[in-house]
Amino acid sequence: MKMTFRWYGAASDPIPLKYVKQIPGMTGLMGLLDKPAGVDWPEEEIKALVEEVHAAGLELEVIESVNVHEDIKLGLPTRDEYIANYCSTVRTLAKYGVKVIIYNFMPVFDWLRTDLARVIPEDGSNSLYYNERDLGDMGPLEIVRRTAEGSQGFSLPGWEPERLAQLEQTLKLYENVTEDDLRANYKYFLDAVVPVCEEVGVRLACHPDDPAWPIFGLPRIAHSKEDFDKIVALHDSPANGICLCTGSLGSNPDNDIPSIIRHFGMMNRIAAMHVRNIKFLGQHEFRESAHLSSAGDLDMYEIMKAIHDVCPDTYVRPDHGRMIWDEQGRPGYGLYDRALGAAYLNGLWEAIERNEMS
Ligand SMILES: [Mn+2]
Repeated sequence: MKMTFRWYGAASDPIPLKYVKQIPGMTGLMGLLDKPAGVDWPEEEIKALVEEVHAAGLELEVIESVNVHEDIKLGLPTRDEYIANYCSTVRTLAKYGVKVIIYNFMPVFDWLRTDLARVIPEDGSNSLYYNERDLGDMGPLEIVRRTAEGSQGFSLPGWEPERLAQLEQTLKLYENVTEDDLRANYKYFLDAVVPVCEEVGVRLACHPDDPAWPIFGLPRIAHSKEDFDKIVALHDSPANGICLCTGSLGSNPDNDIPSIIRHFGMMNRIAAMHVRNIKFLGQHEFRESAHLSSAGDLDMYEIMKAIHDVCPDTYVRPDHGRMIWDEQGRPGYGLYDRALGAAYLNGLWEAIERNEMS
C-alpha cells in the first residue's frame, strides 16, 4: 500500500508540499493539472509538476481528473479528436512515471453535495453534506450556483466554469441518452484508450458516481458492484481498472464496501483507493465524517483488511476530510483532517500486517 495525498498544485492549493511530506508515512501524491476536459496536457507542464513533486521528496505515480470530454460521453462525432488528446496525455504522463490515471464517466456532474460546510453539532467541525430533498427543491442550475458560492473562491473538481456555462445545453443533449447508450459510448472510449495504456504501462481507474445513485434523471452507470462488473467487461484488461472510492460507493448503504473490494481486487481491477467514512442521516441523506470507524457507518478496519488481502500494493489516499481547528481551505481538502485520516489508516495497516505475521 502506498499512502498518497490529493494535491491541487502550487498555484491553487494552499497546502505546501513540505506539509504533505511531513505527514507520517506519506509516499506521494494523487496530483493533477487544472485543465478543461478534452485538452491534451502539455508536456512541459507535466514535466514541471513532476519535478516539483520529486523535489519535495514525494512520488507522483497517480494523476486524478484527466477529465473525459462530454462529447465522448454523448458519443458525438467530435469525440475522436478528444479521445486522441486523451491518448496523447496518457503517453506523456507515462513518460514522466505516472502509473495510474483516475477519471470518471459521470454525465455533466462530478461529485455533488447540498452543503459544503455542514456544522457537526457534537464538536463544531464541519464537513460536506448531502440531502436529496434539498437537491430536489433546487434543480441543477441552482445547485451549481450554490456550489460556486460555497467553495470560498476555490474551484471544485468537475465544476469548471467553462463547462458550466453550457450547462443547460448539455443537459438537453442527455435527454435521450439511456444507460445503455452511455455504456456503448464508454466502450468506444475504452477500446481506444486502454490499448495505449497497456502499451505504456498505465492503468485507468474509474471513480464511482457520487452520490451512488442517479441524479436529475441523468444516466449514471458506476455506482454498484453490478455496474462495475459491466464496466470491467467493456474492455477486458487490468489497465481498465477502478478507483474504488469507499465514500462514494458507500453513500448507498446497500453497497457492501469490503466485499466489493474483495471482488474486484481478486480480479486485479483495483488500481487505486480513496478511503473515507460516511455518516448516514436518513434516506439519501449523509455527511462525511472523520475517518475512524466509530465516527461513521463504514467499517474502516474491514475496508483496510480487504485491501491488505486482495490488493496490498495499491495506492490509497485519505479522501475528503472535515474542516477542523478553524482551518480555511478547499471544502473536503484541508490539511488537518486528511492528515489525521492518513495516520489512522496507516495505523490500521500496521496492526493488520503485524497480525498476519504473528
Ligand atoms: Mn473519491
